[in-house]
Amino acid sequence: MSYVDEVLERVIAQNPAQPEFHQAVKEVLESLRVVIEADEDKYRKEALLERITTPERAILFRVPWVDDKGQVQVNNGFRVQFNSAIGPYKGGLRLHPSVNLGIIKFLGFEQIFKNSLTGLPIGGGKGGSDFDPKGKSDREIMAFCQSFMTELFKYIGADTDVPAGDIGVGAREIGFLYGQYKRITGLYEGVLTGKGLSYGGSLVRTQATGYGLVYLTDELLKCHGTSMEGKTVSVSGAGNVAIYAIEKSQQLGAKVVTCSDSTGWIYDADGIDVALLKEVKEVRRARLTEYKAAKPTAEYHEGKGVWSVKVDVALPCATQNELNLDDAKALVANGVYAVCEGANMPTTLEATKYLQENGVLFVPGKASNAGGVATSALEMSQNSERLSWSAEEVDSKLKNIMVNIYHNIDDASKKYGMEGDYVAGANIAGFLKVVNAMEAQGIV
Ligand code: NDP
Ligand code: 2IT
Repeated sequence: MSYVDEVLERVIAQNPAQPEFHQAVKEVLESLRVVIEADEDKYRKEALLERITTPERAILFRVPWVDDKGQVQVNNGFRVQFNSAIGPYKGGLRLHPSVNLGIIKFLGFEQIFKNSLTGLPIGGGKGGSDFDPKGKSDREIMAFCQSFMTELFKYIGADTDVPAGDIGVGAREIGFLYGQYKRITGLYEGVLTGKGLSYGGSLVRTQATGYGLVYLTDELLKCHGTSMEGKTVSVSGAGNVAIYAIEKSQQLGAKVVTCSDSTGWIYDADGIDVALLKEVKEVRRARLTEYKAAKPTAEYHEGKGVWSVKVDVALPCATQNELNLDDAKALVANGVYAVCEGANMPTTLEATKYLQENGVLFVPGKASNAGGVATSALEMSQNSERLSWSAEEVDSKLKNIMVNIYHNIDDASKKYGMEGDYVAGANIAGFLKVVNAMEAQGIV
């Protein structure tokens, strides 16, 4: 059996009931076949694939907190420190009831390659909890965040592990987490990114994932003789990534006609009103039914449906496995030209294959959503030098990073004989840098 297949079997056997982690590993290892098979004995002897698919450390902890009725609640807390070959562990914290160890491992594994692609010195990690922030008061959110950090602080630090936001974690949560870290350790340091501007945050970090996604998509289109200008676009999600993907698409002259949340979706033929969407989601923390209430000409539909709309470009920005084979078929039937992932692994393996086989330009999240973590690394640099850069400076660095990522994955796809396969390009380019550092650092 080939070394890649041996390790795939081993990962599945050793990590039972973690389907998202299996999926992420399978996608990466399938892409790496060509690299591994060129020097299989060496990689097998070094157990490189076993090492890269095994977290350096996984921390599981209890998070007790008291709700507004005086009832004690208990959640599971996680931090997976996956790979520190090229820098301190870096990756977000997710608060969502679906969070379990397998989800955090898939996200941490993806983060290794994504962080490598940014070209910045950051290793891969991820954390979170099955705590559900929906419907909680600010006091309950603070109680949870303080309890979570009271355990997590032992394992993180500005030079060891630097968490940030992800689903359910934005500026409010980062503020509470930072306050508790500082209170316990006495350290005013860049231990978290996505901080508020008054206490060490970076300009443009809030916008960075969505903006970066659209910068990369625009470069992809330009290299294929077109651009975002005049395109019709569908976006899923209505959170941090979705909102700023919509905003930047509109700035570049595209028309975004959809967004969604976990209960329903909006079709707005006039183009999404991004100021209204921000008011509904960032200020009121409400459902998309309120968008419809404020803009009656828009359509609101319960459930899933964004991918049934005819568009040129689709940007999935909600969550994993939200774009399945049927959705891919609908997009292709409607003539979609490009699909670029804003979320982490939003497209199933079957859907990805179908899109690629039908000539759709497809960029995986580990390349196209890397602008968020890249700007987090810029926030770390600013914190280290105790300076803050202007919005123009951060935005221009972000744009350069995204353009470079596109060319890097495009070059890798060509070099390994798979031109236009950006999944392979991203996985190979991300892997080679990490593996080079792992080999240089010995058996650790
Ligand atoms: P937010 O919490 O701000 O928004 C998430 C959005 O996705 C919400 O509209 C939410 O709807 C929807 N959503 C979440 N889970 C589900 C689900 N199970 N089913 C349907 N809809 C769902 O998160 P972000 O925008 O930060 O993250 C979105 C994606 O982007 C995630 O995959 C994340 O890992 C990825 N990402 C985020 C980065 C960042 O910097 N924030 C960087 C790179 C990737 P509802 O409110 O109803 O739950
Ligand atoms: O998935 C991701 O890249 C993030 N949630 C952002 C991580 C970070 O450290 O900014």
